[in-house]
Amino acid sequence: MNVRELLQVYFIMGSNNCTRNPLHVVEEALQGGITLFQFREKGDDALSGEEYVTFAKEVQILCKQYGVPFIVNDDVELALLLEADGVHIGQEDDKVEEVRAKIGDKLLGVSTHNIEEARYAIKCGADYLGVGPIFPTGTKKDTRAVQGTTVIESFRREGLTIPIVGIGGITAENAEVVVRAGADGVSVISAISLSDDAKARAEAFCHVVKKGQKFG
Ligand code: TZP
Ligand code: MG
Repeated sequence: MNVRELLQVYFIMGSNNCTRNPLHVVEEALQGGITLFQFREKGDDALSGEEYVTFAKEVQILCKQYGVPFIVNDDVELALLLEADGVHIGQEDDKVEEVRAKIGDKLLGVSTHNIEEARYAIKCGADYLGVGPIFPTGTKKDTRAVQGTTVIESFRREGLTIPIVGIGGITAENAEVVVRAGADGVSVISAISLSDDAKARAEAFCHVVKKGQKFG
């Protein structure tokens, strides 16, 4: 699968993003057709130490069973330990060029908020860009200002062709406009992790993203 296809329905989750058994939630999301998974164990009540590594391994095994690549948020050491498929970093994390050097040809995603950050990430070898928060979100407390879809549109207008995924407050109801704005897919935490039926919710996202691409 190419990177654009992988980004279509990119589910991000940690154990504290769920109110149900996290492994059940991940498995349902996989059954529903998510195309990429990011392990993001951070914030209040996040696991640490051995529990953190064990949980990551369990999620990775599930992803393997469904043929969905497993990406690690921020933690390059964990990604290398587990031989994960990739790493996603933000502007406050390790430098893009240093992470690229450490992870070789694993997938590298970088969160960006403006054209300078985007161009720099591309120069340093990012495979895709995360852009957001598109809509208000309660999941991450320290986000930048809500951007709507304007940053995605401006990146495309500036000629950036790198795969892009939108993030922040994305639901099955508003995902289509994100793709129409020029994103290849959507990154989603709570709309899937807090759903009573994560399989059905993931299926809804798959449907909506494909629909948006037809008109993109
Ligand atoms: N980065 C920008 S917004 C966000 C992250 C990690 C949280 C997205 O979570 P949700 O629940 O899909 O709004
Ligand atoms: Mg980070």
